[in-house]
Amino acid sequence: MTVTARTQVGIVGAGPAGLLLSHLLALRGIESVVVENRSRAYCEARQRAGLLEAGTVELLRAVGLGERMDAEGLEHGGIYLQFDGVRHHLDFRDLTGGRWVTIYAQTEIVKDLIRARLGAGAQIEFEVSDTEVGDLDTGQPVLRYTDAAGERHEIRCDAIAGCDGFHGICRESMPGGLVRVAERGYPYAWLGILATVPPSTDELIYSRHSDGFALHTMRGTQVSRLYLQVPPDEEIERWPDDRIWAELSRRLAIPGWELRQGPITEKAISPMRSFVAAPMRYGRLFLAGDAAHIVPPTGAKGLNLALADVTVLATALVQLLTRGQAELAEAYSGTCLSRVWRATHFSWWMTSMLHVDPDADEFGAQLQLSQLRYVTSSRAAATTLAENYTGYFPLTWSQKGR
Ligand code: RFL
Ligand code: PHB
Repeated sequence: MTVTARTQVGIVGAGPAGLLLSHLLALRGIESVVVENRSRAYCEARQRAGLLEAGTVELLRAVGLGERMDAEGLEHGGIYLQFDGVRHHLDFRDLTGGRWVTIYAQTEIVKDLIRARLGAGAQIEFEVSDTEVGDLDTGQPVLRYTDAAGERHEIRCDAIAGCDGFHGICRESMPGGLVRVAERGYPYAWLGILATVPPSTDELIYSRHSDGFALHTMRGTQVSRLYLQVPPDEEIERWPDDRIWAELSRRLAIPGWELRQGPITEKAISPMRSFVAAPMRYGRLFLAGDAAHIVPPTGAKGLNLALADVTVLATALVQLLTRGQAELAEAYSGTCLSRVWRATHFSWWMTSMLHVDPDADEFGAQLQLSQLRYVTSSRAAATTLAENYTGYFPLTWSQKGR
């Protein structure tokens, strides 16, 4: 037997995009149901992003989600770019007239959001299976799923948000032939670790070394997060802890500086990909976040884009569902894709400049080094990096209905 129900917005996925959308809609009096195929504990522990643009931080504060972020987040006014064994500092505040970024882990944002939503009495169904969406070209699309106890549900909605990440089902539910995909693969992956040791740097270090890229980032003052470029098909078993530390120490080395080492609590390899699917809407189905686009992590944009999409979407849904006006819903895909393509270019550019392409020749390597020297010596070039890194497009969320 199928249990039937109704809500205004059915949301597939309890990642940052789906959860923030549910929160923003609730602030405007719109009811939603979130369905998620993983457990709450899994969603809260999944290690991913760490860097927030200033606009993302200001949005989270404005919607009542800033308390722990303000207490535990680390504000950074720049980054280090390292190549040829020399570390250069880019001062974002100076270059951009005061802009900055914040280190606050995606795991913590997800925890804050789940607590806020459940505290407000919202319905989040964890551990669902066989999620399906249908009747997308009607005014009453349907969301179907099987709950953790094995019972089948069907929810009639006014709109459905596909916030189900790159491997979700919503993008695939759009009619074949409608969605155009633009993508790039990269001939490398990232091996990421989490280590219980205070960071050896005050700001992030992006290092291009002739043996491959390395990044030193952090999770607060007591935990370090580091990444290494590895071959795309690399196996994690080939990287015992002492090999990881030796490689990180070599790729991040400069005279007079040492990388502090500590117990590694987590290690994983992630592929690198650029992917943009357009349009991001079909009828009453709206895609947001990784469901519609993926960027390589070198530009630290994925989470920021996901949260920006749902901010645009929440405003569009308020207008559509409370006033019957469709202008913002119709503009949704185009509005998001301008930001997405800027971030896609920036992430591709940072990635190509900093990684060692195993197929590149001397010409390619010299172009990279010339670009790095340019970015660290020309104020104009440094400003281009800084304004993209800190967030080029403003994020607008009006507390009152428009
Ligand atoms: P998510 O986080 O993938 O959430 C999607 C959710 O949907 C669920 N789901 C389903 N639920 C129900 N039914 C189905 N059929 C479902 N299929 C899937 C999934 O279980 C999941 O819970 O997508 P969302 O919300 O769009 O968020 C996107 C971000 O997670 C992602 O863009 C970032 O993590 C990318 N990223 C970074 N972004 C930044 O802005 N700054 C960074 O510093 C940064 N670093 C990173 C990153 C991503 C990384 N990896 C692992 C890809 C570093 C790394 C290593
Ligand atoms: C992170 O903190 O995990 C992080 C920061 C910056 C990046 C990628 C990942 O470019």
